[in-house]
Amino acid sequence: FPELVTIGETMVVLEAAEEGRLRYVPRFNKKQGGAESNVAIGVARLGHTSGWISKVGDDELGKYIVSSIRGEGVDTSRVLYNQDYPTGLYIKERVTPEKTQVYYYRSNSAASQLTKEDIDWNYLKEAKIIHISGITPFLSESCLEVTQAVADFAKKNNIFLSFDPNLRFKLMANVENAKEILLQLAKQADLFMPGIDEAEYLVGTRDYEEIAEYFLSAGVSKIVIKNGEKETFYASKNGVAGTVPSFKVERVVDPVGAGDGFAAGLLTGLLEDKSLQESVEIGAKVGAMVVTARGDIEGLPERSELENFHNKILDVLR
Ligand code: KDG
Repeated sequence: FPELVTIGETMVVLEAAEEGRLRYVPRFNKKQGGAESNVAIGVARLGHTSGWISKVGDDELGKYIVSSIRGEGVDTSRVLYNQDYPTGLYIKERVTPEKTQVYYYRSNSAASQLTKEDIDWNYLKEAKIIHISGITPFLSESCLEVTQAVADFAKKNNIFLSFDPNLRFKLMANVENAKEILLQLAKQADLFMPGIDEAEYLVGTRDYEEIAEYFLSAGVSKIVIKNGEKETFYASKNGVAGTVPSFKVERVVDPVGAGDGFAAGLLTGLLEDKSLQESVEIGAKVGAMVVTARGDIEGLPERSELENFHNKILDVLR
């Protein structure tokens, strides 16, 4: 059984092969991407076992996603195929070198049909860490149920629950109580890792201490607030708190996937019983490495690359 299990939708990514408006872009590179599977791949690349649970269409793109993720060393044995709904898709437009725009073709995707009955709870029970995101609850009613059931299950069985809010406003647009749904999941988590903008959306302040206090007093044991290129703040219920500066990279090529890389690094540290500070440092390194490569997962480091990273960076933002 894998040490870390994630649940969520992965889509085929059609990434524009060149910059400019999509209507003038003739070629695309086919890839796959999904916040949760990106985390599973990142953890596997750093030498731990991970599994990813989802549903894909019983179609060529679904088979491509599964074989690609399996090829990255992630256990896909609990992924289901749906006969009636297609695999989701998203298109990445390279607006300018610095700006990426994403278009979803995912409503009524196979993954949106995931139900509680699809989950192998015995498999989940063996995990040391369960990682979920705030994307899944807004894919469909049944996906909301799955996410809440997984969070309840983790609590009940004393499994470490990691939650990245991963706010996707396009998905949340039609859900009235989106904020409440996210807050409830966040409060159930052992580790909650919002970006600073996400934290502000949820609790209405950008003050690290106030945000931390809000979640720690609600029962969260570790909170990590990512502040982009600047730093990451962390605090835990046993009183440890601090900030880790972000690593400066020569050139940001593609920011998508940085948060997933960060989560993969952080969770790897926790799997190895490293301190919260050390784990956040690993997360910050992995996040920085991800943005230097095009694509969600291409920049995720192997262990040796992670270890050599500090030799290569120019300096550290402080
Ligand atoms: O974190 C990267 C993801 O945003 C991307 O791969 C697609 O999972 C995705 C989503 O729902 O936006």
